[in-house]
Amino acid sequence: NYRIGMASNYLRHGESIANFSSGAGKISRINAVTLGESPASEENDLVLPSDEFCRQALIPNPQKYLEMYKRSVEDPAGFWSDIASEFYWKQKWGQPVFSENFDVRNGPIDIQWFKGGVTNICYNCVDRNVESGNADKIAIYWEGNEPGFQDSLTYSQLLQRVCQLANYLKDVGVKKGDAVIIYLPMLMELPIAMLACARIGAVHSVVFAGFSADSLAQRIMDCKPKVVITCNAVKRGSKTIQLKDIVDTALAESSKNSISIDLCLTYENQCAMKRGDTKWQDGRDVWWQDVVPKYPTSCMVEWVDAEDPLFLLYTSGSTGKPKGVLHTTGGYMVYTATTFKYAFDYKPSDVYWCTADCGWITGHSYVTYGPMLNGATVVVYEGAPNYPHPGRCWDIVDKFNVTIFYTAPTLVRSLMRDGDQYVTRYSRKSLRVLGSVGEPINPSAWRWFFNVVGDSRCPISDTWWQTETGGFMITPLPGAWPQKPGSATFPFFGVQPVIVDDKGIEIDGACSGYLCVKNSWPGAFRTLYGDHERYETTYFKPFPGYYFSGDGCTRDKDGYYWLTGRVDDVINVSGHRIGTAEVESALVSHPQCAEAAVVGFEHEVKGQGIYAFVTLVEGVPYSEELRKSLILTVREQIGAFAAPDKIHWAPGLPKTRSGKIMRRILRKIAARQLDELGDTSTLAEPNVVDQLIALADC
Ligand code: 6R9
Repeated sequence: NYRIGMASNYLRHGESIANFSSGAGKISRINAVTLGESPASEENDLVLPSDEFCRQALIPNPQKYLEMYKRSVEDPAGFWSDIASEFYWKQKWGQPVFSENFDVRNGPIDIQWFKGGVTNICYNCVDRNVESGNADKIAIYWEGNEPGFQDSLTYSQLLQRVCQLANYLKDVGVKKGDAVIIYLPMLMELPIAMLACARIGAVHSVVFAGFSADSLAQRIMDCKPKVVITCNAVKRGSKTIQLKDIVDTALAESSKNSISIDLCLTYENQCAMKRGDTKWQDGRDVWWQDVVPKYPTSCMVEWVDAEDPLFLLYTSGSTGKPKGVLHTTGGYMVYTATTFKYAFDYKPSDVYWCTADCGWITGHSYVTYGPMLNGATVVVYEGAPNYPHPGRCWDIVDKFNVTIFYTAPTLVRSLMRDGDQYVTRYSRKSLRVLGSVGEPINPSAWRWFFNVVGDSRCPISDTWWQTETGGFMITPLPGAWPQKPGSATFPFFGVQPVIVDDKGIEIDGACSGYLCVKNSWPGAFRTLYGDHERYETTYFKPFPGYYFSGDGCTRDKDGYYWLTGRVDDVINVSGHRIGTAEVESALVSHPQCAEAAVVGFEHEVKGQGIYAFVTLVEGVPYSEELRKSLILTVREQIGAFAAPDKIHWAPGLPKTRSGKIMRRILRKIAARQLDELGDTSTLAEPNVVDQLIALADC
C-alpha cells in the first residue's frame, strides 16, 4: 500500500529528481515573484507508490524516468522517431525529424514534426488494432444517461461504422482539408464521426454540445464547414435538450451572414426524442440512420502528410473571440499515444474511463485518439455523473471493471460533498490508476480521491496540459516517484518547462513565476486558424524565446511543479476555460446593461465561479428579474456553463485615469478581502469602491 510520509523520510529517489529538474548547482532565487499561494506545508507531504505497483509499472523508478527524460531532451529526434516507428506510416518522414522556430525574434513561429511522413491517424487508431489481433476486443463500452441503456463496439465493428460514415461523407463531397463541424453529445457516434473525418483527411471541429446557438454560429462562420453533424436531442440527467433546434438557430444565423450550410446530418437519438417531434428542413437535413448504414463497411484511407491538419478546436482567450487551435496529424498522434501510455501506466488489459466530453481537448486526446492508438477499451458515458444518484460513477466503474478513471477536480469536490457512503457502497476493486485534469486539484480533494475513491491504493495522475499543448506536459508517471497531493510533479518526456519572472528571465530552483516551455514537443498546436499573428502575440511574444502557457506555477525545493492557476483574463470554471471578455461582451449586449466587468472568485465546487460587476443604463432600476435576464443572456450567447454565479450591481467601475478597469480591486471585492484593496489613489474616482462595497450583498 501507499504510505503518506514526510519528505525528510524520503531519501531514496527524491534527491536525484530534485537535482535534475531544478538545475543542480545553480543559484536559486526563491520567490522572485509570487503569483499564487505557496504550497508551504503540502510540499513536505509525500505519497509513496507501493512496491507492488512499482513492480508492474512501465516506469518503475526515478532512474528509469531520468534515463528516458535525459534522452528525450538531449536527442529529441531519436527519442521520438523510435516511438513514431511503432505506428504505421505509408511513407517514412524525412529529415530533419523536426524543425522549429520557437523564438519570435528570429522570424515567424514555425513548428514541424515528422514532415514528409505519410500516415493516417484513423488507420492507426482502428485498422491497426483490427489487423494486429484486437479485432474482437471492445473498443467502446457505451453507457446511456438512463441506467440500463448500454451498447458496445469491438474494434472491427468500430472500423465498419467509421468506414460507413467516411464513405457517406466522401459521397456528399467532403474532401481532404474540408472542415466538418460535429455538435454531438457523448454518443458513440461522436468518436465515430471524429475518426471518419480523420480517415478521409477532413478537418473536424467538435463543438461542445453545451454551447449555445450563438457560439455554434460563431464557430460555423469561422471555419465554414461542408457539413454539420448533430443529433435531434439528448437527455442529460432528467432534462431533454433539443440540440437540433440549437443547430437550426445557428444555421439561420450563419446564413444571414452569407455562410450557408447545405447539409445537416442528424442522428436520431431515440432514447431522447422521436423523429416525428424533430423540426426539419427538407433538402438540408438528413437522418443519419437513413443514409449511413447503406454505405460499404470498408473505406480506403486518405493518406496525409504528418503536418496536414487533423482538427480545429475553439478555446477561450483573453478577448471575446474564441481561438481556433489547430493540431496536425503526425506529431499529435505520436504525442497523445505516448502520454496516454505512460501517464496512466496503460496495459492492454485495462478498461479506461475518462469523464470528459469530446467537445473539449481532453475528450479529443484522451477519450478518442490517445487510448485508441493504444488499442484500449474506452468507456463513453452519455449522462451526468451524479444522475440518478451520486453513486452513478462507481456503479459504472463496477459494471465495466474500470481500471483507469480520469476526471476533473470539480467532480471530485462535488462527489466529496455528497458523502463517502455513495462511494463505499460500490466495490471499485478494479481501479488501479486515477487521473485529474482541468484545474489545480486542491490537496483536500486529492486526499479524498486517493483515500476514499482509490482506497489508498491507486496513484493519481494530476495531468497539467492545455488545448494548445495537445497532450500532457507535466504529469506524474504512476510508480515512478512519490506524489505530493496537489502537485502535477514533473515534466513529461521531451518537455522542458521553465519558470520566468515578469521580465521574462528564467528562474532556477525553488521559485514561483510564469510557466513557459522552451522547446517544441510533437503535440504542440501549430497555429490559430486564420490568425498566425494572434498565435504569436498570445503565446510567443509575452516572453520571447518561450511558449507562454498563461498559467502561474511554483517549483518547490524537490523540483515538483505546482500549478497555481491562470494569470491572464481567463477563468477556469469546473475545468472549463472561459474568457472574461466573452462573458462581458454577452452581458453588454443586453439592452439594459451599460458596462460589465467579470472576474473569477473561489468556488467550493467549481474551483472558480464567475463574478460579474454590472453597470446598468442610466435610470434602469436593479431588480431580481433583470438579474435573471442578464444571466439568461449569457446562457444564450455562450452556454449554460458560462452563466455568472453572482451579479454585483455597480453604479460605476474602478478605473484608472486612462480608463482601464482595475480588475485587481474587483477581484478583492469579489473575494470579500476588503482590507486588501491596496492602493486606490490612482483611480479616476476613488469613491466608486465604497459604492461597490455598499452594494456587495444586494
Ligand atoms: C486539458 C485542459 C487549460 C488550462 C490550463 C490550466 C488548467 C488544466 C490542470 C490545470 C492545474 C492541472 N489546467 N489541467 N491546472 N492542474 N492538472 O484542461 O485544457 O481546457 O485548454 O484548459 O486548464 O489553467 O492553462 P484547457
